[in-house]
Amino acid sequence: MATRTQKPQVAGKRDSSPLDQSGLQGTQAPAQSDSGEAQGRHQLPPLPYPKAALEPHMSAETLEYHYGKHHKTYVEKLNKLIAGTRYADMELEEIIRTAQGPIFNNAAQAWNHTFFWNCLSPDAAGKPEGQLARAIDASFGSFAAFQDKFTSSAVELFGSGWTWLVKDRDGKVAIVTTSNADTPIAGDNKPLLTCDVWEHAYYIDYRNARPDFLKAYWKLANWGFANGNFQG
Ligand code: MN3
Repeated sequence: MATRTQKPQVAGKRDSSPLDQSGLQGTQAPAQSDSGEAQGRHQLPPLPYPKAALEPHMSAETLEYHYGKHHKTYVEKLNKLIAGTRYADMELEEIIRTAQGPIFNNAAQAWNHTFFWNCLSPDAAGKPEGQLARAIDASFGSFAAFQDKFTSSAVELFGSGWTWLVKDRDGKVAIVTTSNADTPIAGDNKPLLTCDVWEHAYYIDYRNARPDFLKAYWKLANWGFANGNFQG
C-alpha cells in the first residue's frame, strides 16, 4: 500500500478532474440537508455514457452491476461509515489521503470507479496523441511496447486491484499497479488512465479470462481523457 502519511495536497483541480473533463451531464445530485447527512455527503456520479454504449466490448449488464451495484455500494457504505466521524465533512480526496481501513477502502473505490468510467469511451481513438503520445514513447520506446507492458501488468496482478498509467513527480509517465482499493492519489503520482482488474469488472462478459478483458479495454481506452489529465 502507498503510504498516506504525507501532507494532504489541496483538494483542487485533481479532486474533480474525472467529472469536469468528461462533461458529465444528466442526473443532478439530490439536495442535501445542511448537515449533508440526509442524502449522504458523497453521491454516485452519473455515467458519462448510456449503459449499453460500450457494447460489444463491455455489456450493459456489466455496467448494471459494476456501476449500478458495486460502485453505488462503495458510495453508500462510505456515507454510512463517515457519519459522525472527523471524515464526515471532508472532500473525497482528503478522506483518501488521511483515512485507513474500511473508510479508506470505500472512499478510494468510490474515486477509482468514477475515474475508471471516464477512462472508457464509446468513441475511443485507439491510441494517444500529442504530448502524452510523446511521453509514452519517451518512457516505453513505442505505444506498442507500452501497451504490452500495461497489459501484462494488468493480467499478472494477483487478486484484485488496478493498473494505472501515471505521471510521476518528474513529469514522466509510468505504469503502476495497486492492490484492492489502493490508488495513486494516495501518493504523489497523478493518474492518467486506469484499468479495473477486479473480477467484477469482467466476469459477466469474459468469465475468468482477464486477458480477453484487456483486449476489450484497449478498444475503449479514452485517450482524450488521459491526455487531458497529462496536461492538467
Ligand atoms: Mn470495480
